[in-house]
Amino acid sequence: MVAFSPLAFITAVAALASTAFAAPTRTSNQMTPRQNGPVGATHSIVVGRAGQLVFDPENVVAEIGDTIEWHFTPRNHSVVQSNFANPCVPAGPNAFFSGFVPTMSGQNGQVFQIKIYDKNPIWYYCSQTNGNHCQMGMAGVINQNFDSNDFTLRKYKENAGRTSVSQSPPAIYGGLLIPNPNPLSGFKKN
Ligand SMILES: [Cu+2]
Repeated sequence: MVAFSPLAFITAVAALASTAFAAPTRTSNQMTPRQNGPVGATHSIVVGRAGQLVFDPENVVAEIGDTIEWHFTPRNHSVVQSNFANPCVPAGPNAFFSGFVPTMSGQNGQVFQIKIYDKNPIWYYCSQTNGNHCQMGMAGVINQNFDSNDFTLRKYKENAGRTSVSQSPPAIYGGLLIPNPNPLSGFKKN
């Protein structure tokens, strides 16, 4: 049999009441800002520098909380995340994709940004099929494992050269295509 204690009941009611009164009164629709972890450095990568089929720099070491920012130059490149094992193919439905960013001259007014959430290697390529950019070696990596002789950017590019037609995700995904906040970054030495 469960003993019912009036004192326990009163205590419970009092606790509920104090909880209710302790709740903050909202005076607006303001929400608590979303926490995205530490804010770090921004790494700029120039896409197609000097008309070459390159990401420059193509090998970047970034910390958690850092931002990777691709700056596009002529003519029409993209950035797509892939797995090491399958170059020139999106790494599943969650692969980031900048979309194609056609650029007539100079630097495009928009950059593509992703944030670094862990230290796992991130492989990516340009999915432009006109000229077979990925197969020609237009690929890069963030946080390559330098202890491994197997999972290197050189090997990725070798494997990429053996693929046929690059694939692109259906839409921009997994990052931000935004007006360039750092116009000189990657183009001018400090
Ligand atoms: Cu390209």
